[in-house]
Amino acid sequence: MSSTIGKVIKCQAAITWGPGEPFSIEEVEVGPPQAKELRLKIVATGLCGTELKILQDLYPLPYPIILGHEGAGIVESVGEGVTSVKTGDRVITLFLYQCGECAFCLNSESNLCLKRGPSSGSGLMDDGSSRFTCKGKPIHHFSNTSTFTEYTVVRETSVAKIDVAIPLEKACLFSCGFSTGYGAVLNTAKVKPGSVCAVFGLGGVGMSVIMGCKVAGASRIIGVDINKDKFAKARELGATDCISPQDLEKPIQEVLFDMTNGGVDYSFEVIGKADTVAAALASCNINSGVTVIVGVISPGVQLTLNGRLFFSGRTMKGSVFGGWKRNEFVPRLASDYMKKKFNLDSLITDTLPLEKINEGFELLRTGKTIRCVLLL
Ligand code: PAD
Ligand code: ZN
Ligand code: ZN
Repeated sequence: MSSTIGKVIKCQAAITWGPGEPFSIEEVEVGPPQAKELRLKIVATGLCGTELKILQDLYPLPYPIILGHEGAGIVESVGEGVTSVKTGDRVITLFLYQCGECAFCLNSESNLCLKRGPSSGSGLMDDGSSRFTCKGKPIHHFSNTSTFTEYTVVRETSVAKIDVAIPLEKACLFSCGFSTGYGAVLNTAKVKPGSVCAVFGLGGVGMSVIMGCKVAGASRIIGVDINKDKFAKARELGATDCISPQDLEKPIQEVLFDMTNGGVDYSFEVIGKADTVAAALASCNINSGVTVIVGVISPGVQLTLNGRLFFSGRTMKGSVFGGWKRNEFVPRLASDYMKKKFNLDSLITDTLPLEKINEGFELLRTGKTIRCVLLL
């Protein structure tokens, strides 16, 4: 590895040239890391529902771009001033910008940075340039990570060391999907033992919410999805009931209300659609029900909520990356993983090489995979 230090690396990457375009595998040049940056050899990267939304809903991003934010890899080299990691360290990527210095970053209760919030930024590094070029053109970075490439360059603050015995092809799910769902339960909702929970959307993130609810001691976990093929896995992971809204004669919120004698204690929306947000809110109990919105709602979509739902004690809140901070999530998740509190492996239903990335997203779009992991 040492022979590449300080040099431009040529490697394969999946480039998205414009909104909604399929991934194109190209040779890219990846420049060496600058101050406070590091270059990473990506070993594994999961395909997350957020990228699926970006592709389908034509998100306004700076194109061309290298997407991907659920990565795990090995540090190839570090730029000037990097102190927390070194060449050869195993790390996972962190898509949330956390400067580590502002009032929010210093507050133990918050994980969104004052400087950037959850925004993925301009697609450029802090010096205003990109480390990727392809066919002579600069290619943008995505979400502080860009993992659909054999090598990427990220800020030092965009990785977390993972020096425990978890294979990187599994640990990549700590980088987004698993941590987001699990943390939404433990950090954002703070589900109490004995609670009744409903989970709308049984993708990789929703399944991780189910695992979180189980660890929190929920007495009942109701999975809701229009794809009934997801139910077997949801039950295996801890769901006590599974319902498809399409099988019902009444709206899902009324059915949940009746089933639970007055509504659930916690509902999690893990889809990102306006109507399921409204249904999740209406499903929770009028005194202390809490709805957590994990699903990313596409830009421009407005929510329509009946104001009467708030003539109650209900709470509705958002959650990004499960409320985790860079320095705290890996030790906690690794410890729970070692104690076998959750089954990370069962989320990975497919593995593919980088060249088959379009096939992987097709599996996700058609609901045939929970998490497909690309092995680079
Ligand atoms: P996924 O595509 O694997 O899962 C979505 C699930 O929702 C699928 O099982 C669908 O069948 C189901 N679904 C779709 N429409 C409906 C409907 N009307 N009613 C019931 N079920 C439905 O995605 P994922 O699990 O990777 O991600 C789920 C969401 O979470 C998505 O919006 C993604 O952008 C968001 C997310 N948020 C964060 C965060 O930090 N807040 C992080 C990662 C992902
Ligand atoms: Zn994600
Ligand atoms: Zn900050």
